[in-house]
Amino acid sequence: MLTRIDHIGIACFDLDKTVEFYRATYGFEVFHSEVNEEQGVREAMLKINDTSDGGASYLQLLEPTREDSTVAKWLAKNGEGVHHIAFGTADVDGDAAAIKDKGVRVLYEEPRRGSMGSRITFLHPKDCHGVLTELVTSAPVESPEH
Ligand code: MC0
Repeated sequence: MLTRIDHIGIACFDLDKTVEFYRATYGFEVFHSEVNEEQGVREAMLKINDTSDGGASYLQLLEPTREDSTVAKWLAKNGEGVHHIAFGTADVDGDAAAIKDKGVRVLYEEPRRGSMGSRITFLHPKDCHGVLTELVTSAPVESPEH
């Protein structure tokens, strides 16, 4: 069951400048940052709120690390902006299978590694009214940096 907005993914050209915009404008601080080589992104997670299912909701700022990454391709076509939305679930495998049965293309055979040790998969945007949609099962929440 999908129980929360896990994160909204925002593609940007310069992660450090974008992090500074969100800090200076809204007061949001970086909760976690990492490079995901498989996905070709450097990312910063800004925690917005905890949720009643024991999880949390984040903004995920994404800068491509290589020109052939999906985010680089998307930025070249669209410029900066909202790249995807991610729903949180305790059971990414079960929810992905159930959604696949409804005729929506699930992009990965098996969930892959996402932010903060989560397990993730994606649904094709063309089957989701133009929205690239991610399903996330979080690893246990870690302590904030700094
Ligand atoms: C592509 N399209 C999108 C889109 N990306 N539509 C809405 N939102 C997006 N983000 C549209 C294109 O405009 C195009 O439409 C059609 O989908 C095919 O796209 P394409 O540019 O030709 O590219 P493909 O087919 O090679 O790849 C699209 C696909 C890919 C969605 C399969 O981007 C993908 O596998 N994405 C999932 C992985 C990902 O995005 N990772 C980065 C975040 P037209 O009408 O022009 O045909 S990693 C992440 O977020 C992790 C770290 C985490 O959360 O923990």
